[in-house]
Amino acid sequence: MCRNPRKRRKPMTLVSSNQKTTFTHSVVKRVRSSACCGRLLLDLHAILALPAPGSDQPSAMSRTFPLSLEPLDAATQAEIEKRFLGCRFGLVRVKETGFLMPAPYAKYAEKYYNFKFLEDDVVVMTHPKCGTTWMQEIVWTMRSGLDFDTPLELGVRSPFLEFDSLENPELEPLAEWAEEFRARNPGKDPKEEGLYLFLADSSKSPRTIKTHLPFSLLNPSLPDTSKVVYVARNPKDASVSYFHHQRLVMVSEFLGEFPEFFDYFTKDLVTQGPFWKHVEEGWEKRDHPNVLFIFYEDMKEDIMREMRRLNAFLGTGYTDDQLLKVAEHTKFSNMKSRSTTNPTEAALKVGRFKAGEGEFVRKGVTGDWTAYFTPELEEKFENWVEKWKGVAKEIPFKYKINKKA
Ligand code: PPS
Repeated sequence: MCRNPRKRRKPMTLVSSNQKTTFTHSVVKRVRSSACCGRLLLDLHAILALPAPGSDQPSAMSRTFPLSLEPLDAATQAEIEKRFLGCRFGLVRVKETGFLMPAPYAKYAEKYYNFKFLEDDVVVMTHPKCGTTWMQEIVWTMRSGLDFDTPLELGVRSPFLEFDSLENPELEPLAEWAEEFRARNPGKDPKEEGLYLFLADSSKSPRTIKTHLPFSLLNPSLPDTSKVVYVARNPKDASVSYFHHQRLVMVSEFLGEFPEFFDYFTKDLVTQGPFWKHVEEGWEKRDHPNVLFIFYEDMKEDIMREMRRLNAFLGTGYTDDQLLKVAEHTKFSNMKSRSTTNPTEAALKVGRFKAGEGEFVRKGVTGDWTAYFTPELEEKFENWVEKWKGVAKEIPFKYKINKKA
């Protein structure tokens, strides 16, 4: 829906191997913003490789994106954008798997699919709100030789692969990063090519990359090339956490209360889901030697046990004393108090977060859902589980734990 017809942009074309779809998206006005989060700018040179490792990608070996993208039907889109104000730029669904993404994803889908992962990359993959940030901080710290002091924001140390797809398309890219991009890619436009994609691509090895994209939207060779840490969280706590997040971030700006959110969530109308499909794809790969499947609840229950698993998986060879230091550095209260891992203040300043909606690093517990799930929502939950019964009944999620980390 275009609110201002005079500013209607040319139709966006979604191309897939077997179909071509055209739709329009609204762009109300361009907003100049020189910074996403002030701290992010800290010494970009220090983390970028020269030359960029994948600067030649996509290569002659590039694969055509094999799936089809469809815009949401007009009625559903209109309904959603009334309740999720940030979704006004449109949403696209992967026809074959149901994954729902903001419309800009269409521009990058093939690039993500062809992203060249390197042998020493570690990919932290999750459905949103399942422990990504915690795991990113742990993995980065372990792979940096226990660097507890470098004051780089997490998104710089372990870039968010598909963030270009999630950004508000009205916003100008971060000026300093765009400058760096142009210096390295003369004649190319960072908004077209993807600034965050560039950051992920150009970061120095060994790279730790964050993604909420499921396996099916990434290069099929990923687990054979690089290590993947997949973190899963029980869907009740994940949905409560996602509810708060969707109210907080301006790219969603959800206006309702939890019951309404849960309705959208279970109808697969919240971006980066469906939850069960995402987890299923991770679960299916759990026995792959390059995939470590970890539950958030297990980390909460016994962080040292899970740290040891990670230590073995990453081959980092730390002693228990060293792992204890990582656990301390990455525990909830410490991550909440560091602006590098909890960028709430900076994001509020630049209008990316909405005031009065809490913090990015919020509560960090298992069982918060008990304060939200009424008998009606329990019933809705059970019906939803029934619908996804194969995967939903197989994965042994914990909804409460015995001991806090
Ligand atoms: S995101 O935005 O999708 O990347 O969010 P993600 O990091 O996956 O998940 C956010 C939830 O994780 C909690 N969190 C933590 N829990 C325990 N320990 C630590 N160190 C930690 N850091 C972040 C965060 O508070 C979110 O959960 P909720 O339930 O909302 O508090």
